[in-house]
Amino acid sequence: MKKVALVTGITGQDGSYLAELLLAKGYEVHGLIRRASTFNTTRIEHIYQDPHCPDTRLFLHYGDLCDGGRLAMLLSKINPDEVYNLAAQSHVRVSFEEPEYTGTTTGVGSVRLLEAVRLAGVSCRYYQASSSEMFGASPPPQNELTPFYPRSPYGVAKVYSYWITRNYREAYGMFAVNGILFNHESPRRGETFVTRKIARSVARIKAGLESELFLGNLDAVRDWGYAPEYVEGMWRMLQVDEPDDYVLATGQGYSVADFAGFAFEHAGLNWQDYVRFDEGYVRPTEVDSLIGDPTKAHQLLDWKADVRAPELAAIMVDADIEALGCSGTPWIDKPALMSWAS
Ligand code: NAP
Ligand code: F7E
Repeated sequence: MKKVALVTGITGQDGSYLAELLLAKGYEVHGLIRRASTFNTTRIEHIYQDPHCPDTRLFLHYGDLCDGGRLAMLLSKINPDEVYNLAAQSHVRVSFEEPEYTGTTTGVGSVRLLEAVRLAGVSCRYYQASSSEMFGASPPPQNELTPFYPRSPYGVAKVYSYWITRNYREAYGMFAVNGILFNHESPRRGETFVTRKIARSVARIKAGLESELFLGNLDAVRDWGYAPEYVEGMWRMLQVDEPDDYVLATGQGYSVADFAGFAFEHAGLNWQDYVRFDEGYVRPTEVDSLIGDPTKAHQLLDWKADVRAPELAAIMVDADIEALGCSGTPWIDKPALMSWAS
């Protein structure tokens, strides 16, 4: 029988790849989207269909993680088999500027959704988008047993979501899991995250539209993987017999300077000729080094990351060069029919 999934954050990087994956697996997919004064559906336009077509399997619903009543109503109406909670204020630097908003969305938003599942009496499997940022100052390699030491309001909010997910699993017997994902990127990455900022700037410098790239801390080390591979891991976490928490990572760390080097070199440029330091991008507290140990996911989910940072940088630079050329978004391959299920 056709499975039904609800994805929050469907308009984001991961939500768009996950929606593609679930549709390819035959799911009926429902996505929560926020009302905005401009379109925020660019990443999913290419998979959206006319909701009146008989074979439509993607439905969008207005809602917000700050609106618990609406979430409960949607849960009752959709009655999903699987819920993926990907929605969040996901930018670490921004969380220092908006700590309270980040707390109510990225933290308390998760309990609103879990409570909506519980109150609606829906029997479903629940995925929580937890983050390596929860490890913060705990030294690498980090795995499922590493103590949390968050270093930003975002990291603190994600720790709350992690524990409330475990609490609902233990208190109410819910099939609720945490995917503790290390950084994962793609051509769909938001333009203010460092990898996309670098890739986009390389394309613009190559095209003669820019001559400098301003960055903050170049020494921070991250374990960068490729987002399409990570959404496959999310799905696998909900297909096993018992609910559990898993780290997804490549196991390899590179500095921001390394990533800049890979990206500029791919375009035939020397990064040191273009990258400048801007203190404005330095965070009040930094996470120096995140390198994940994905052994558990490999052993129990048969999941592993294949794409590493040098190849990822090349994928992202190529996509941004192509996007500049066609002045659009390279992943959109067919026209969109925009309308909403409710
Ligand atoms: P993203 O591109 O920033 O997408 C965030 C999504 O959340 C967007 O669809 C956004 O909607 C939605 N959203 C934000 N606030 C909301 C609210 N109050 N109510 C409903 N929806 C809201 O993030 P991503 O990179 O895809 O990451 C997906 C999830 O994984 C996030 O929870 C993130 O914190 C977590 N995570 C990401 C990484 C990573 O490296 N990418 C690693 C670990 C964990 P709009 O489009 O309307 O803004
Ligand atoms: O920063 C440094 C910055 O913003 C990476 C989110 O998806 O992954 C992401 O969080 C590093 C940091 O990602 C700039 O200081 C230097 O050390 O790309 P980022 P993030 O903070 O690691 C985790 C796992 C998540 O869960 C989050 O949702 O790069 N850096 N110069 C810079 N960062 C930015 N953004 N911009 C700069 O100019």
